[in-house]
Amino acid sequence: MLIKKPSDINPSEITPEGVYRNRRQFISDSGKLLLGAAAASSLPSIANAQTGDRLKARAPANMRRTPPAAWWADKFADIKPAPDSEPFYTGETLTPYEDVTRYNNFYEFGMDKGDPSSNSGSYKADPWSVEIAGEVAKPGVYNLEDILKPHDLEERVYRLRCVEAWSMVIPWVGFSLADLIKRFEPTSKAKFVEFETIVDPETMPGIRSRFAIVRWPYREGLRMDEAMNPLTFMAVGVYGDYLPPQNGAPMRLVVPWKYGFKSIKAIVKINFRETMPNTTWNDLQAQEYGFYANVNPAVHHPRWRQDTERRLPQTLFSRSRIETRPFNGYGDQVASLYKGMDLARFY
Ligand SMILES: Nc1nc2c(c(=O)[nH]1)N[C@H]1C(S)=C(S)[C@@H](COP(=O)(O)O)O[C@H]1N2
Ligand SMILES: [Mo]
Repeated sequence: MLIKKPSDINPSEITPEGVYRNRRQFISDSGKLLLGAAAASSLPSIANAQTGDRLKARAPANMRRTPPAAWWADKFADIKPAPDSEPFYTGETLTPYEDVTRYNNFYEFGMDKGDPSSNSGSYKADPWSVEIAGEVAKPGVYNLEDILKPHDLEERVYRLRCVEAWSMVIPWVGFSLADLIKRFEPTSKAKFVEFETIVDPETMPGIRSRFAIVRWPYREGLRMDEAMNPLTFMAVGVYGDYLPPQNGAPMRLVVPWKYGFKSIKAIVKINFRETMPNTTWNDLQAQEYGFYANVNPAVHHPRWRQDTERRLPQTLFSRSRIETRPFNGYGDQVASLYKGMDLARFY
């Protein structure tokens, strides 16, 4: 089934999910009547039906997406809401759903910010499979359902800081990358993890374009200890809803203390390696984009400063330029990973 842009979804497709949610709410309400509210909340299957209401943020009702496949609906009815405290939550104003899904970098669909939402109408995130390769005990090609099934979904509200000096605050849905990695049992030789994005010229016009500057597939990588850090997140949703294509459906990385280009979208391969992988932006312009790419207000991009950022949305009345923080404000969680390293050299 196609994943569609919100504008392609007609009301008749949205209704069934609305009915479905209402039915769950009804079951939950009758449960409460029978058992009393206190008893109901101790019964997971009944309490979970209400998690949609307890999330920090939901997509606008008229923009919610049809599940890519039936089994997704159950997982998404059962999302653990973000806590009220850092680091998995920030009290900063959320960037609205409309901006998160219409101001994107996803060069496979084109280089302008509006291209990914405009040009992804025929993109397919189902069926999907992910190849697990390299230094692991359990390599193989896994279908998406097998990849996702064991993981409980949770909401996390993270800052996203693009190397272009704009930023957003986004409520993601997903699970810790560490929990996924452990299942495949990396060997002692696994020092780095490499990720690859799907290459589908048929549905990705940026790949067909003769102006494309990227050598496909888009690739990214992390050191193993970065990949295993509890902040590192595999997102399958945003604003309580399935990821739209432009945000990297069906699953994409989110590494909140690094520049946005590390947060690779639409992942089809995860490769465990002994050596540092090549990465897309580092390959293109090594002087400008490093492998580490930690958000760092003290190390400027050769062509622009990095000590402030434009927080989206920007309006005529609020320019919203704020100071950029070391590690994007996640230093307490990750600074120790780089102890003794010269971060001006390893940018
Ligand atoms: N495959 C792929 N992943 C990608 C990109 C891309 O062009 N292709 N752009 C990156 C950049 S530069 C940023 S800032 C983030 C943007 O994520 P968002 O559009 O969900 O906010 O995605 C990253 N992941
Ligand atoms: Mo970016």
